[in-house]
Amino acid sequence: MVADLSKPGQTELILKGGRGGRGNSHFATATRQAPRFSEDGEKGEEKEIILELKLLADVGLLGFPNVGKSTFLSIVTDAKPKIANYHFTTIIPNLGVVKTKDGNGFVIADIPGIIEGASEGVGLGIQFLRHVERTRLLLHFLDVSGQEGRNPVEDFYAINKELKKYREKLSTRKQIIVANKIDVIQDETLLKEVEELAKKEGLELYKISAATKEGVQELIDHVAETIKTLPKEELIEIEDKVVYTLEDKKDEWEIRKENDIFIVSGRAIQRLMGRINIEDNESMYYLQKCLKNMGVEAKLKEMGVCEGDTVILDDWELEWYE
Ligand SMILES: Nc1nc2c(ncn2[C@@H]2O[C@H](COP(=O)(O)OP(=O)(O)OP(=O)(O)O)[C@@H](O)[C@H]2O)c(=O)[nH]1
Ligand SMILES: [Mg+2]
Repeated sequence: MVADLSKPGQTELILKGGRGGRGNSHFATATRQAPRFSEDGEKGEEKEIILELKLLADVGLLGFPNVGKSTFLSIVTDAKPKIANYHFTTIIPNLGVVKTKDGNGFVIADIPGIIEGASEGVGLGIQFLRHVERTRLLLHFLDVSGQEGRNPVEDFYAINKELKKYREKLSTRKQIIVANKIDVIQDETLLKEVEELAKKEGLELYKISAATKEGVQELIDHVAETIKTLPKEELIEIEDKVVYTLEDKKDEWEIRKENDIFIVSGRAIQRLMGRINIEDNESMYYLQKCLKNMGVEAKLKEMGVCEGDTVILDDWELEWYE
């Protein structure tokens, strides 16, 4: 990752432009009042960059497919996500705004369900987790109805494992457990197990039914209060961040000899050649002067360069003459 753009107006330098060339007036002397050469600007850097959009939400909905995340979003916000009784109904994230009594709304992000092995690409993978990376709070939805024959406690741990694999920082984000579908509980054991899980993990537990709206208002009020106390998620730390300055490696150059050809390379030569106009005599005199001042000429001679030898300066192949 090279940069994280998350603040309005934030700018980051990720590609260095070339230094501008000096105009011909710069090279004017008493005897050469209107020089016909000037420096070209240097080449700028090129790089292929992948831009990744991350949604900004306060609260993220997390859970296995079909646990009722989208149903919840649809009843607490004006969002109209697709809801259906099959896995992976949601294939792209949905956002909704909850309007609270005090007027301070908050944004909820509903993302596709996560399943075991998601970090290895199972199901829809974990790519959507990036959209909850900036949330302050995760509502971890568990289906306690037993309708699907799965164990919500196992689901809880499976998803947390995937979170950790995705990014350590996300796995430590505050979570509230939401036991959903309490309207269709067939047997209380699953709910009991989830209660124990919450106690063991020290997490708050809310029991709701997104279908009958039982417990939903209490949960929303609690979330509204909780996020006020949580800090906004700060920038993702960027490892190995490159800080560019224009002065780096300014004077570096080296010469190597390959099959009687002298190859002069390095940042200093690249920059020099970028400023030379090969077609222009005066510019070529200037090049010679620079090679002399930089010590390149002396080094070439020391390495045995003779009249007629081929010398490569950056991308230019020239014939050496005294
Ligand atoms: N009985 C009952 N059914 C519910 C409840 N919440 C959701 N459902 C049903 O569960 C099914 C799945 O709901 P969704 O909201 O699409 O689930 P989801 O978690 O968004 O699922 P994915 O998008 O596939 O990850 C739908 O048929 C809903 O009507 C609930 O509290 N009680
Ligand atoms: Mg959904």
